[in-house]
Amino acid sequence: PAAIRRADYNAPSHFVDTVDLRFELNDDGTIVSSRLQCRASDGEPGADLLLDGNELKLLEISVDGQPLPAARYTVDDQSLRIRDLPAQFELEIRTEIHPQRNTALEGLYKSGGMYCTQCEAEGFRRITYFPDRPDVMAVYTTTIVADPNSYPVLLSNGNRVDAGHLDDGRHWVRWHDPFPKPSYLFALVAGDLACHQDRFVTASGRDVLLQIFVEHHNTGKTDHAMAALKSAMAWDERTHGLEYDLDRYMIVAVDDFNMGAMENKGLNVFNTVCVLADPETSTDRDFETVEAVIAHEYFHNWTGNRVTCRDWFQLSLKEGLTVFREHQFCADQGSAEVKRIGEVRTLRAAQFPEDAGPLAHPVRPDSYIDISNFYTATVYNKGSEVIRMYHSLLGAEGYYRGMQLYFKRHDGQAVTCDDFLAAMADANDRDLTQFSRWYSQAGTPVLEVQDDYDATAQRYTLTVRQSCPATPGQAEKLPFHLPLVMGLLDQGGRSMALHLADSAASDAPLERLLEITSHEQQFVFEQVSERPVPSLLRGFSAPVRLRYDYTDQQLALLAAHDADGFTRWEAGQQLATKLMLAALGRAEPPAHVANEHLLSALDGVLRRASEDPAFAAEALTLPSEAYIADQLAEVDVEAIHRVREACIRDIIAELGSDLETIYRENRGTDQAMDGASMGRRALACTALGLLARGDDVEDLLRDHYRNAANMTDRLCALGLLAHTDNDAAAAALADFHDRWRNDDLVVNKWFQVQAMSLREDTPELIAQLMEHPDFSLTNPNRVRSLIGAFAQGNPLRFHRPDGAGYRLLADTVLQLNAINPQVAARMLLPLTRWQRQIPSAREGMRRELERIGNAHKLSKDVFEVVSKGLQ
Ligand code: HT7
Ligand code: ZN
Repeated sequence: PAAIRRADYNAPSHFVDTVDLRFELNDDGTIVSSRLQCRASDGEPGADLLLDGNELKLLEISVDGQPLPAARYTVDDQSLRIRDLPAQFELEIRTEIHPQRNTALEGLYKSGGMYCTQCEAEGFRRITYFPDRPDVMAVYTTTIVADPNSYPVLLSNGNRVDAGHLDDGRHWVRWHDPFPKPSYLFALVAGDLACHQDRFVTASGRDVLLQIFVEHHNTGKTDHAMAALKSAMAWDERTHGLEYDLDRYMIVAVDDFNMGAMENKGLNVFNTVCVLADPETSTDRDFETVEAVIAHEYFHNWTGNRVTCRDWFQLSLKEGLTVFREHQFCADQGSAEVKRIGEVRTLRAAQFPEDAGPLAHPVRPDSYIDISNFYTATVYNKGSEVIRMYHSLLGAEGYYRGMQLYFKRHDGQAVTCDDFLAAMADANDRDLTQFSRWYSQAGTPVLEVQDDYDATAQRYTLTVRQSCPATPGQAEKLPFHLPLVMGLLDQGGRSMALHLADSAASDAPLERLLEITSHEQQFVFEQVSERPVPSLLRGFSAPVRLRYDYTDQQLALLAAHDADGFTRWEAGQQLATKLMLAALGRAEPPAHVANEHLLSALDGVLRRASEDPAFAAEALTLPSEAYIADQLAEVDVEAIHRVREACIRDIIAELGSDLETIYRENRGTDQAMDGASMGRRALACTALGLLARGDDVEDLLRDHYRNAANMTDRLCALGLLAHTDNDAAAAALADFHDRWRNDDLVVNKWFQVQAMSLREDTPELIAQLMEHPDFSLTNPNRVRSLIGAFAQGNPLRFHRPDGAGYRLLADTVLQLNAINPQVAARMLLPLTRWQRQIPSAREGMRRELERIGNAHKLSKDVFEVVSKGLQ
């Protein structure tokens, strides 16, 4: 398959002003009739019209009411080309599709008993022939015809304008969406669904109907989503002055979905994982996910729908920006510091490795084979960090000025990342030319900081050097423009006034934002009365790898005293990382990994735990094995695991009884879902997770499981028990499945804990679980819970030296390739990270990648990942 290049962008030959769709949903196939009002973009007759189409059976085609002679059009399996057209015309097309057979979950498909659609990025072409590109925006009217018994609820975008019954007993509903939109935002749902209904009155007094539709057995699990939706609506009005624009906002929960959710105009479709929540069956993390995803999709109404992308290379225009808006919203709902820690964890776990691997690409990619492979951590999470940097560099006010200008200029348009940058620059009278390199250059920049203290002159100098490793197709990088937020601490941990040379004498704040723009820069601070400890990259102000040669004492001081919560957490993480890397570097594994500095820092965390239990939980969590691996030139997964376990045993030896006390003080036996209760649960579970790595803990874990009154506690205990092959684990797993066998989302958790087990035979157990009656390769949530959790979340067993983990993944990807190419390509990603593994692992991974690459009938999704992964 050929690559599509950003540089080859051409404006559309034709615009489509209105689209009239009629769907007849029949058991033996769906008939889609479309009527498009089209006009040539140059106003001249004669240009060919190229419509995309995939897996469609063309039944009829006519132009201006006349059947089109075969000589005037050509159809193949990807497109329909029409010739000799007037400058303006009405095009009518009838196609037949088969949603029942659609396991790819793109276009119109059936999930359980309901019909639903997923059109982003290129799914609309599986519904009807259309210029399926985001810069063709039209006003849609949709009529759905179906059997009223099986499909009493018929939904599409916009406002419900008409309904009725046909003589043959079928019913129909018509929807009209007045906002022009690209085809990727089209949606249709038909099913027998329960509805949770509420209302929201906008700031300007408009009454909006809010509806969440679920299958009947999920009734009662939507209160949290509804509350989150109302908070998000109010937040966007309060912070951005952005109101909702239609009379109703609908959300539908479906079981089979390739991603988390979809922001279709006025009719969001959600994976059940991202909308259903109740304390009995959902963890605290699930509650947070629902709130974040509900808000994210709602925020898309302005950043994505009202202003959309010109082409798919601009995906981060809407996704990076909407993730940032989601992060801002979540920070306002609870502890901003803990939220920021979570964001950085995700960035480091998912995006940094991507940026360092064979699939590295810029936030605005230059080419793709299949766009669905580019819904990546780089586009989403690094894209969000780029928006955060605008916010830091321009200040909150400057950022909102830029946002306002962006909406004023571009409401109703399909635009580019450059347009966004221009709005930010123009609104603030700033030159952001250099900043635009964040969109074009891949790779994670490295900031190396050195310092020098002149006691006589009381002068402290920071030298900052930046570099960026080569990435595929980009050997050399130009310097980035980035904000480095910093402070200085005295030896007692107090913040020092920052007298930057050349700034006004009266200007001595305790924190500064240094603008980094060159390969090398120096910053000189005057009146520095003692050698300070630099506190660098506060709040993780830029998505970079920071290198400063901290001593253990300095890290312990920052961990205990820094003014910034993120930096306090980060200092503890860096101290632990440093010790584990040192242990890995020794020829003989040392008896102890933790030292007195780390132990006293953790002791401090335990002593202050009651001030902010959620923060303490984060600070007590050691850097993951994957994070340690990401710091190494050559990765020996088993060695990393051994060293991290040894570090935990040192912690238990020194702080075990304090951890037990913290555990007992914070463990709860209720279902309270407020932030304080969640924080205490997180702390108790983290303490238990550490204690579980010691000896004689079976009773403790068994009791925790038995006494659990909520899913967070129950799952925590189950996950810890499942690492061992004993009766207690078997009994808990059996009990868990028995209790929740009828709840799909909980059964996912049951698969997941087993996939994450440290048991040596986990690959064999997973192979057995794939034969379990509850497992299915056609349900992406099941696949992610078992196969995704194993390959991405269980490095020790995925990399088992005999290669069983790699074979299992490759076998599964080959099966999925024919069922659901998008999910297959995503599952495959861990196999592409072979470059820095020890030689034996490298060979095993490459062998399996090659096996996939040699298979017949590879989807273009899988082909793209395999071929890039082998380079
Ligand atoms: N904008 C949505 C993207 C999405 C998607 C993309 C490819 C295939 C399936 C998909 N489902 C949803 C999700 C979002 O970022 O809000
Ligand atoms: Zn999004």
